[in-house]
Amino acid sequence: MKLLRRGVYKNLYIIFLVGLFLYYLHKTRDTEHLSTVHERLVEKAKSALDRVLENNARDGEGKSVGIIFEDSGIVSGEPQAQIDWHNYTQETAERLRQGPGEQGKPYVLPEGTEKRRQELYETNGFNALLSDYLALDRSLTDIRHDKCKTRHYAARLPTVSVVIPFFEEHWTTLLRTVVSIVNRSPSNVLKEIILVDDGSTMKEFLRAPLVDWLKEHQPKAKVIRLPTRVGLIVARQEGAREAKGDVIVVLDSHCEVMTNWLPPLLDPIVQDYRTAVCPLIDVINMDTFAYYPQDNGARGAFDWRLFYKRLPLRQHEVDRLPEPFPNPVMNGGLFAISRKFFWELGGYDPGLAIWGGEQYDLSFKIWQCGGRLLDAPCSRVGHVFRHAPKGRPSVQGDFLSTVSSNS
Ligand SMILES: [Mn+2]
Repeated sequence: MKLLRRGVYKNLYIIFLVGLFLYYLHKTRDTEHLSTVHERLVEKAKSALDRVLENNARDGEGKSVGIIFEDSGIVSGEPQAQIDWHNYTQETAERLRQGPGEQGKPYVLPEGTEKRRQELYETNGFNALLSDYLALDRSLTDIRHDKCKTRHYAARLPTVSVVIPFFEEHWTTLLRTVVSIVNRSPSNVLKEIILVDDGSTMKEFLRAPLVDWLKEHQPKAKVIRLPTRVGLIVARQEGAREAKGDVIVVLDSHCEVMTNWLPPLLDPIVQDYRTAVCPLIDVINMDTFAYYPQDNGARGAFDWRLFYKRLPLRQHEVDRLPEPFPNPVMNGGLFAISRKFFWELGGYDPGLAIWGGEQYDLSFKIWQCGGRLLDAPCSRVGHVFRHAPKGRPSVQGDFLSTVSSNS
């Protein structure tokens, strides 16, 4: 018995020793494995950093300068005189205007409109009837940073094609987008506005009446039709394919641009064609059409579900406002990019459906392919952040995700 017990103890002892050895083996292998992974990661980070540094040095090496913008003949990075691009005649005329929604003020619909208001609200996801009461060329109070009012930009700016995809957009919001662009852009810079109809079928006014109206009132704007709905991103890309201007500016179909919005977007692109620039996005209230800022600028980021987030600016960026600041991820809906660089990046991934995700696709490519993405706070564009229209899943409604979950 005693012998047997000793045998068991002995076995247990051996089992314990073997176990300890195995544990030791496992542990060292694991650590070795971890350290290899770690080394590999460090290696990767180093080479990524090297590439970033190399790309950032490109200006000094002149890799990005000397490129000729095809349409205007302007040379990227060439020293230029700086001028004041403000249109003071337009600004003075706007300051004197009074009426519904003028100066970007909120408006309230008259009595007896409730039923119609409700109908249009449901089909559009915002107070579309109220939009019909406001002038297409309504005035906006200048809410830019004070320093924007005295800023000068390159005297020769590249030409611009504005690309606006739309799907079942409301008549007056679509037209106001076009009118505000034409009225508040230098006419020799604005080459064309390309409205891309992404297969709308429900609204008669988006067909021949739209084309006729544009022909008569806004000949710079044209409509291209996509036979079936392809989604916002492919529609945008189709518009970009049609663009003849040096710079593609992408906007949404329910926007109003603020005074002198274009030169701050274009100036950084003139300096280096491998640049994309975003305006500061203001809010056009979906119920009252009041125009107000959401903030004075923020950096784009995302969480692990790839939901867009806005992070506060860093102190040195705040101190330098309204100087443009680098942005990791664009909001997605509103930006300017040189046509040449956009196609060098291969445009958007054609597999992107409807909306959402495209801001990551393009932003990552911009930063990884030697470009830069800036936000220019002196360029402001208002956007109707709306609910998803009735009958459309929220993901299909729209794409700008900033103020709240609705867009
Ligand atoms: Mn929108």
